[in-house]
Amino acid sequence: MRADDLSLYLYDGCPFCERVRAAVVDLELQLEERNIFQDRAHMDDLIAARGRRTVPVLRIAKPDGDEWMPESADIVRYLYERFGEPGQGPPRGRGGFWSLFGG
Ligand SMILES: N[C@@H](CCC(=O)N[C@@H](CS)C(=O)NCC(=O)O)C(=O)O
Repeated sequence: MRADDLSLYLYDGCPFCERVRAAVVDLELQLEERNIFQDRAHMDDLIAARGRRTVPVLRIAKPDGDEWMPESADIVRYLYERFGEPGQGPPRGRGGFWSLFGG
């Protein structure tokens, strides 16, 4: 499913970003990734909006002003609530890094 109102600020190798990417893949979403180390404009936009460069941040385009959502757990929750089946959440029990945090 395309999510044209969403863009995800991130960089490669960031574990919290991979947590969000896993949700994007699981939900079969197509959204724009904005790599802050590949495009300086994305870094500048992020810092202008948030005052810091910490990623991941999900930018949600809205007519009355974009919402900038930080925190990987909040982003993952938002994506499953919006695009998932009722009661669906991140896959569990795979023994991966995030299982240490219950997800
Ligand atoms: N609690 C945050 C942690 C995010 C975080 O620490 N991101 C790291 C990369 S994995 C980062 O951007 N560090 C650089 C910085 O904060 O300037 C989350 O879950 O999203």
